[in-house]
Amino acid sequence: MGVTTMNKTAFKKKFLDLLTEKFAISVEDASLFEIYTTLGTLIRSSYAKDWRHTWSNYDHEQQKQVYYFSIEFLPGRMMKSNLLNMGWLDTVQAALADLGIQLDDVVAQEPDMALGNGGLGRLASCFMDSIASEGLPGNGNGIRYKYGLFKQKFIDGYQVELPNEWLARGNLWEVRRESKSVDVYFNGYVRLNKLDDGTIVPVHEDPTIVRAVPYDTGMVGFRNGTVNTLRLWDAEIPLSEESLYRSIEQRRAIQDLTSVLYPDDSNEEGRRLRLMQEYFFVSAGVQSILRHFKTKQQKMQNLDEFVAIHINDTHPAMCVAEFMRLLLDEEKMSWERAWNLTVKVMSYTNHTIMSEALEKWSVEMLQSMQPRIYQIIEEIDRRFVEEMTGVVDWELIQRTRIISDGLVHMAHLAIIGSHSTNGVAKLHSDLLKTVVLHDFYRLYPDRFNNKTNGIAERRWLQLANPSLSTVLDKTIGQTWRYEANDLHLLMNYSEDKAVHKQLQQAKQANKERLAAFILQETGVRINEHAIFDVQIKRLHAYKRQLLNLLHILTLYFEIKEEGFTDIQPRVFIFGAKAAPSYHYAKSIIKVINEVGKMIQEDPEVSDKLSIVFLEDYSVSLAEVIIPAADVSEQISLASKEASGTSNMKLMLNGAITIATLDGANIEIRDAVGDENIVIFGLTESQVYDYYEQANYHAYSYYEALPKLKRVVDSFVDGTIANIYQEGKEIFDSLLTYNDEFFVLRDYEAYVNAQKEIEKAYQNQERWLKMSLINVANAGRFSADYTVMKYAEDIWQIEAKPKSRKA
Ligand code: 26Y
Repeated sequence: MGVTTMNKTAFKKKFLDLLTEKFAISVEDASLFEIYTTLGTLIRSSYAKDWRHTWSNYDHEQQKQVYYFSIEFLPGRMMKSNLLNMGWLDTVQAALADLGIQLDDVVAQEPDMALGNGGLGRLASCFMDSIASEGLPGNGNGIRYKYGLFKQKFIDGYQVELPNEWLARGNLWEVRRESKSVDVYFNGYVRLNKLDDGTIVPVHEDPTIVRAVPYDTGMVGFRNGTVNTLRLWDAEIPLSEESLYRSIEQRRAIQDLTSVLYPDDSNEEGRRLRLMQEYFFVSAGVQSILRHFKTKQQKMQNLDEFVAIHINDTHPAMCVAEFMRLLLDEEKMSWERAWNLTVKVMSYTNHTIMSEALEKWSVEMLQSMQPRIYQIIEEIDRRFVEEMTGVVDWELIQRTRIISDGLVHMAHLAIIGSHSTNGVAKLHSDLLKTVVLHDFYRLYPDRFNNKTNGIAERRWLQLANPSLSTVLDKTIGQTWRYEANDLHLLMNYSEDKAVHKQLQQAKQANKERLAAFILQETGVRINEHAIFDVQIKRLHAYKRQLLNLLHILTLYFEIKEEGFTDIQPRVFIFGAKAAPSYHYAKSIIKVINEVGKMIQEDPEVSDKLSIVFLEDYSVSLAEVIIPAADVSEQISLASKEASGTSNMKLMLNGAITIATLDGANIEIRDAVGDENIVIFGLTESQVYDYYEQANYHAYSYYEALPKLKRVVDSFVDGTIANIYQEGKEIFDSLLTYNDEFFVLRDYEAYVNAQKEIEKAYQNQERWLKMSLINVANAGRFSADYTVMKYAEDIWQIEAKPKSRKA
């Protein structure tokens, strides 16, 4: 792209001209926000041509494209990533510095785009970056929520949720495309009109019509001229129906549709609104794909050679039925032909084995909201049962059919209606085959496959960790910046003391940066030479932040009551949001905060231990925490974390992982070897053995281990102030309700593993080598490779040869 040739002088001139044009102001008088707006406008207009070319080339070359449907996208900030990918970063940084401006102050003006809760949404955004960077024809399709994921505050140690008005000052990156709007129908009823020739024409009577307006954002590839599209839909009142929606309530109901992101990653809440959101972006997206396809006058008959639709978790599973609806009702295709195309076009990723997250909708709700879609699902179900009858046993059919017990099983719809179902790490994909979706595996063994998750390594290393990046450039050259596996070259320096020293200095610089941030945000001064021990992820019982807390309390009592003094100082850093309705998770936040306070106020321990629970965990916050981490906490109960991706980000930044054999932790162990990771706890098969034999007795661990008893009792015996109800709730979850996630069972192994971490850290020579080996082997988790595997195995799409300007 022309932009890569931009030099400092030319940039300065353009920038200053645009600043004058937009704000009639000099750079000395401009506010940071004016500077941000000017720079953003310049960036966008500079990739606009490439954006247009990318589009038209795909059409012109009749390339097959994938559309990644996801109810969450979590890109974070985009300015720096765009600069990096355009090849502008260094030039702009230097040019602004000449003008007395720090780029980092400018980029901080951008609000995080947080249209996601956690791993699923962040994965979608890492994929968008990698798809563009690999030059693959792929687009995102989702919802433009007016409010992003709630802003988290702690008041008296409790999580409080505030609205996140990310659009308040506008959004530089999006383009509203009024002309591409489509109508989405809800409610009403369907009359089947029989024509004279016997054909049946369904007519949707008395519908509520919502206008879906797309906002497109360019997804800039890494120095390859590719700019793909993330299309997010907003709900509006249709112009022609203005008069019908007169009352404030009716208008509000429509606007509410895209108002808030469902702030919950497991529990049930606002179910009806969520179902509406799902159909809304599914229908708008599928309609716009087919409409575009038709304008290019391609034949519907071989749609599958041009279009792939990816269903990211069950939320967009109605793609299957909506695609059928359009082919049947609009294109008048036969059922058989339409079904054949649908299965070839669709593919599905499962992201969780937690049964409460596998969506099921009541027949009444779906039928009343989507009468035609329900009819089609009913017919898919009927034909499925018919096809399987006599082939497999009746019970199996009952367990796998889409509609049963008054519920519509969305995962069943996604599996039956697609050609590929994948899990997100080896273990997870195996568990899908053997346990969670075993019945389906028996029916469709060839549809099941694994695609281990990956991360956008450019963001998580090049952007987030310039100190380490510089060391890498000096040591192994720059090819790792676009070929992540070249990080492996670092293995040649695994014993090199000089390189170790540089890695140590880079880590220290990042720790100081984080410490300064913590001081500024919380007023707490932490020991910059302590071990930085990090657990960052959604607050969930299965992720076991509680186990981490039990270990912290163990250290606390060892110092307070057993006189241990010889302990390596540690700062425990947490970042986590709890779903607003997830009471138990919120209690854990409260208790961690109170323990943090207790430690901080106690001079006997505060120089050895501290807890920093940072408010409002986000992509941007992660970018400051991760480079500074020494220890990566990946301690979910084995079998519960589908993959995890913070484990990959932390490893890439040289943190040592303490982990259970869960999700992608297993593949991290395989990559670095047993000596360079600390593994503990029950394995997945041991967990399943407990389930089978129903012989876990949490109480016996509490009784047998005095240290554990002391810690658990502290939740209810007044040791920790201000936690009356919360302490009791946690205590009961462990003992009265028999500890669903085996926290007490894994406690001793975890405490020992933590001792091993401490010992390894105290031998800095060993530690630095471990850290180096982690960085060197993190390349395989680049999402660049992951999306290439999706492209080859699932989507059957291809990149045109790259013109990367390295
Ligand atoms: C339907 C509703 C209850 C629901 C809402 C959000 C269900 C699930 C979710 C989100 C799930 C999610 O974020 N899963 C995570 O996906 C990551 C990317 O694959 C994995 O790394 C991570 O282990 C998994 O928990």
